[in-house]
Amino acid sequence: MEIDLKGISERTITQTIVRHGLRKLESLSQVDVAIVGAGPSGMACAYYLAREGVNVLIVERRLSFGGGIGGGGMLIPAVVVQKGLRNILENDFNIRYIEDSEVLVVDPAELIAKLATAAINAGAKFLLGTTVEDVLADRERKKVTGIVVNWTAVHMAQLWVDPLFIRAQAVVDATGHEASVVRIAAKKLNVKVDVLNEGPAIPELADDLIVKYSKKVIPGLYTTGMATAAVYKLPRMGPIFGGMLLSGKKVAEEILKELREQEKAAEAKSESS
Ligand code: 48F
Repeated sequence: MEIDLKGISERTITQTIVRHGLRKLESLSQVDVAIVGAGPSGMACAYYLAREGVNVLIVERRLSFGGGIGGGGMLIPAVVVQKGLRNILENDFNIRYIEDSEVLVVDPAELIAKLATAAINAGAKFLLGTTVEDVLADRERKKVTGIVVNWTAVHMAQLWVDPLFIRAQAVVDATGHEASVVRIAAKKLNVKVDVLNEGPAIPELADDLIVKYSKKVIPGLYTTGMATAAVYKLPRMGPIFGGMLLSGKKVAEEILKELREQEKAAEAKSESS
């Protein structure tokens, strides 16, 4: 059977893209949670929030997801995950692995694709090619209340084009080694959070510490993945991804708890009034 590819006018193409794209952007002007960075920790965090019905947006400055996953170890196409994450890989993300003596070996392309697929299937939205350049803040309550975004192309061209704003009840810094959202928020709110930059590699300690320290850093703002390492000068771990996935999961659980508490408080308030 021949498939007809003719007959779509240039005008239709333009109108359809603009209508749907702008509708999407309009719907994203306010979300429950804005995650900055589509690396492993950000995508895991998005999945665990979205599957609970939370309205999640991931903003990624590149045109693709995955962050540091694609580089494997020294650009060699394999990454490792601790054996304790076997159930998470299988049941949450449907990621295949090879069992080696001490670790599970995963193909980086599969890890990227399946983290993104799980997050999207759970309902998370992505904005690619978009850079977070500032945060929204309630300066009286010293709380982060959203993000300020612009096209990455605008940044690269060094154009002074004004950004747009996205309100969120919680923001997650999943920007990896830069922890740029924390740096911006601390400065803007004048709170004492020094980003100390990550420490030297100590793989046997690093993952546990990253999970432990991934939490709220400023009201309204959480860190996950290597952004956590950068804030607290935690050791690097190399191309091992268990800590990235688990820190995303932990932060998702903390945010869920807080969102539910806020919902309950709002309900109690409306009942009493
Ligand atoms: O670097 P990245 O993968 O962060 P991660 O989730 O994982 C780290 C590991 O990949 C690896 C490692 C552990 O084995 O050491 O490096 O902590 O992903 C961070 C993503 O954030 C994007 C960036 O392009 C990358 O995809 N990003 C960074 N700054 C911004 C941003 C920004 N200002 N706005 C939007 N995206």
